[in-house]
Amino acid sequence: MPAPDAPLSRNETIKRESHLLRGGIEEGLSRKVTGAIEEDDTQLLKFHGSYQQDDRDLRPERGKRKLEKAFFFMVRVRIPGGVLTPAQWLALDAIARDYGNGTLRLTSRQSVQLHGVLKSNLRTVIAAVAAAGLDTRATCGDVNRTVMCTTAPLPSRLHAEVLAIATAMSEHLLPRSSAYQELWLGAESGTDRDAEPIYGPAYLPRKFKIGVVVPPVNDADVLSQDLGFIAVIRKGSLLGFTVAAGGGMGATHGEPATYPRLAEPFGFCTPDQAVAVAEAVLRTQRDYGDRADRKHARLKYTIADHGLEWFRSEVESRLGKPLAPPRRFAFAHTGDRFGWSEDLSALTVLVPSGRLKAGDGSPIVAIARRHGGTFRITPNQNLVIAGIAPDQRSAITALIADSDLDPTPTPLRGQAMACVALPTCGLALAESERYLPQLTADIDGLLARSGLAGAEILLRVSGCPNGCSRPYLAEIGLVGRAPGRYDLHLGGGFDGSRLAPVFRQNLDHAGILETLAPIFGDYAAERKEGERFGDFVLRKAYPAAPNG
Ligand code: SRM
Ligand code: SF4
Repeated sequence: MPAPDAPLSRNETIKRESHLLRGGIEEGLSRKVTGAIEEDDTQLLKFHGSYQQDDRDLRPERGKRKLEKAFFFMVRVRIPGGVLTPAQWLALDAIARDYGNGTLRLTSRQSVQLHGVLKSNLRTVIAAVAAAGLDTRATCGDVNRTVMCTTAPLPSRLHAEVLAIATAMSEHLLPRSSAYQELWLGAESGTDRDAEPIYGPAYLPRKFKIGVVVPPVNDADVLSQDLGFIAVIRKGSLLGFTVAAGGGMGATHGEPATYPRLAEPFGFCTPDQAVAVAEAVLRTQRDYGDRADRKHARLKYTIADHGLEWFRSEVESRLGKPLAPPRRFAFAHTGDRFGWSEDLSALTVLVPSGRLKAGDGSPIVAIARRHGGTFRITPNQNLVIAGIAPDQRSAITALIADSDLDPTPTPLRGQAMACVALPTCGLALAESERYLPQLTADIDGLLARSGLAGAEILLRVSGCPNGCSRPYLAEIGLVGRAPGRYDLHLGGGFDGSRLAPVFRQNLDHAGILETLAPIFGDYAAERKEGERFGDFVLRKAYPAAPNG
């Protein structure tokens, strides 16, 4: 619980003095002597969808030559539920090719990130995103982020219904300041929309995330969200949502007061109440979240400090009515189901760590030029090509077969996820995206040698304890500690319903394989019919030796 007289964090002052997210961004963009902007303004820039970064691979060499870091900006696009039209895909691809580092990065929140944008091109890029009917608003910063939504090929009516609710939440909870239009889209200053009726001038104490899932699919890892909506379906119709709150992954090594946490179900709402419930939860967090210590400022800590009963009554008082009790739910998996959907209208492909080369060689560009349906980015950084016309099936199959996109990955590879980490992430302690290919190949080899070829195990890697790939929910989770060193977490649920405790700390690649080998041996010999790896590890109660 924060001390009542604790001083506000620096970010609180930056936000309050920013004139609703303007700060000195305008001046910073026009300063030509540096590729960077002022430190305080980097905090505000996040609300507009961009992070200042630098190429960490180049730091030693540039340092030796006394050069400024190789600054550039990452731009994150807001794509509620991850759905893009082919025209939007082509537009983002062209931006990545012309102004980014030549790649598109599909993210673990169903968005697209463009890396490597120079300061001088930032305005052009954000305007081009807007011209494609998209925006970058609130993809970062102390606001509600991109709302996630199940992508699995559901019956299209049901998908459209839940996606519409996720999109409505994303729109309703956007900041209303006209700073975005002024800074990036050339609008006149001081329009009458310039106020923040939901957030107020200090916005939220910290980021806020919402996810919507349709059981038994839990692809959006709904219990990792600040606020999760779990659809209740009866006879194919949407009755409403069980609502859960207080999830989150982020932690800091050596600081036990920070921890990953699962969201707890606290109510049920009908579809037409969902947006109002989301606003009531957000307002509760706005009013009670910790504004002194940013490491304790997520909703998960507010609920842990005050209790779920208190939280529910605060939400109900803002909503103006009581919530019905939560309904029961059960999940089957968090991962994607690859290949063609039963009705052959959708094809799900693995995109290695969500990274796609932009330009004419891209298979998705070729598909976008002929596809009349949509693309759905999954919460596992993969892609569903949805709404495929029968006469396009064979052409799309051929284009995918000719690429490194894989509709039939090994079950381990298909479930695996890594965060971006080096070289662009300023917080990375270890490799992640660039480590995943070797890791999955070696673990697949180990599985084969243990008589477990083709075993489906949920593996996730993050380059630091912030947990952007949600590793604490995996059956095998690796969390970066130092270059080449990871903490190994074991025993999460395949369905995203259980956290994996730390099993060993500070292992190198060989140590990871040596630790897993005997456990795989036991699993091959002793698992019960259908028993998942995470459940097996839990049943065996292997003694954890975190510092070993
Ligand atoms: Fe994340 C910060 C990348 C999903 C928890 N995350 C970052 C930054 C922006 C680093 C920074 O602050 O300077 C990373 C940029 C790397 C780069 O070079 O692109 C970054 N996060 C990502 C992405 C791209 C990972 C990926 O490989 O897909 C995901 C972008 C999602 C999106 O489209 O919006 C991404 N981040 C997540 C998730 C997963 C989720 O939301 O479902 C989490 C865990 C859930 C949670 O929030 O608790 C997550 N990211 C964090 C945190 C820890 C927050 C905390 O409560 O402690 C940070 C650090 C921070 O906020 O201070 C962070
Ligand atoms: Fe960067 Fe850490 Fe997130 Fe990976 S988990 S992208 S290293 S902040």
